[in-house]
Amino acid sequence: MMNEITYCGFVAIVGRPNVGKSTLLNELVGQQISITSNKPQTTRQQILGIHTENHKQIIFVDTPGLHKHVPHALNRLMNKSVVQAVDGVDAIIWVVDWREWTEEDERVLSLMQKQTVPIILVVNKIDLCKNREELLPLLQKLSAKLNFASVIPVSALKNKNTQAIYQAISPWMPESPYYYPEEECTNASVRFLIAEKVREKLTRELSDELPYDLTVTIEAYEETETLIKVSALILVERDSQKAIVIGKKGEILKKVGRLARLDLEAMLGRKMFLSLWVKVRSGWADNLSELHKLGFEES
Ligand SMILES: Nc1nc2c(ncn2[C@@H]2O[C@H](COP(=O)(O)OP(=O)(O)OP(=O)(O)O)[C@@H](O)[C@H]2O)c(=O)[nH]1
Ligand SMILES: [Mg+2]
Repeated sequence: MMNEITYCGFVAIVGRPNVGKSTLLNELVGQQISITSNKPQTTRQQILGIHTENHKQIIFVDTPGLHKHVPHALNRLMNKSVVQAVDGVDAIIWVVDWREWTEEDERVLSLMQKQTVPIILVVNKIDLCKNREELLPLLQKLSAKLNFASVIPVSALKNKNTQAIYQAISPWMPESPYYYPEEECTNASVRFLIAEKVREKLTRELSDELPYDLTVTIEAYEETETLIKVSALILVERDSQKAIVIGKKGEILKKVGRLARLDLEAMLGRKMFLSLWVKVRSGWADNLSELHKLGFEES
């Protein structure tokens, strides 16, 4: 192994909210690293998914969806992190949903037009497409505006054609030692993965508006070889939201805790005690020092 040539590079996955970036990252890495939901703005921070095979390490950077409405400091940090993520990578995967082109896609297009690295256009959700000809208008429109290294229709959810993405990226990976140990699949800490999994289950359980107003942070964490004992705090903006998150007789919180625990036990291969608490802390999403304390980084 010592003298073998290795390749290693970074690939940013970008696109507007809800097109399936995180679903694709998980599919490419084969692990549920990045949380997903049918609500926009699920991903809030960059997260790496690492795939090492045949002397090649590809480091995918999942990013928040680039969005237009930026009411809070948190939203500005999210958009900024997208712009930062594409800086210095070796290739970019731009994910679009073939069914809908929006103003937010237009913003991503402007960002893409400024890039010099190869861009691979991934047209996602083709499982919802009866006839491939339906994709043509979008492909023609985009090909006229940008030179793509490849254009790949996929279904990230149904794992259709995602292997073609590896073939498209591989030639762009520079000769380099690996940045991460071969067996690692993410840079995220166990604490981060736990907090995110709880937020995923909350986002999926709660009605449309609530997820934007909550965040999850790990309060206490203890581990042994067989057990992880963790207590997670859910922060909401208002008292009324606290009641909704807890649910009648605590039923929502119980369900969220159980679903998160089952996923995490499978992912981490250990038993888990997970206790959830809810607190009102108004203005967390607008307060930069609060955001830093909660782990949202400036760069
Ligand atoms: N039918 C179908 N649904 C998909 C596909 N890929 C993703 N989805 C769904 O689209 C929704 C959004 O997926 P995410 O992976 O969370 O999207 P995202 O781009 O990461 O969204 P943000 O993090 O909010 O920017 C989820 O409900 C997914 O299950 C696909 O190939 N087909
Ligand atoms: Mg996402």
